[in-house]
Amino acid sequence: MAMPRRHATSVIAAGFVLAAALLSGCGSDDESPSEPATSATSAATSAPAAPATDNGQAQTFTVTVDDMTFSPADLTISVGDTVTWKFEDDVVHGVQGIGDKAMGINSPLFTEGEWSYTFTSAGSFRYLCPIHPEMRGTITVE
Ligand SMILES: [Cu+2]
Repeated sequence: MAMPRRHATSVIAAGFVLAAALLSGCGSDDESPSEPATSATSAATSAPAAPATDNGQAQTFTVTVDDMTFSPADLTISVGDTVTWKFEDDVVHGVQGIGDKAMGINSPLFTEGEWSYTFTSAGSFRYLCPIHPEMRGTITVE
């Protein structure tokens, strides 16, 4: 029934905010905050974020075509990146874009080999295997 008290940091943060308010608010002593500011708990959220991926550097991603499956079926890339489909199945496959926007995705048929396509505009590009329309994948370009 005893609940652990985890309020230490928020109390400190509230005190810090209060001190800062007192320091900066010279001349306004009339308003004495009677309640601790509960909305100031997120004062210390400026932790350093992970380094951003370097923009402008084109990358190549691989989609493996094997076992009647595109893997990964859903892939998110950046504008300018290239996707290489690696055909490794015993059965003939290809990649064919669905819809006008994905018209450029149109590979020959392979049992073995690679085919690459560079995405130069953002959007969601769906494709399938023309031989096995149930084989589908999506490239999301951001
Ligand atoms: Cu296929």
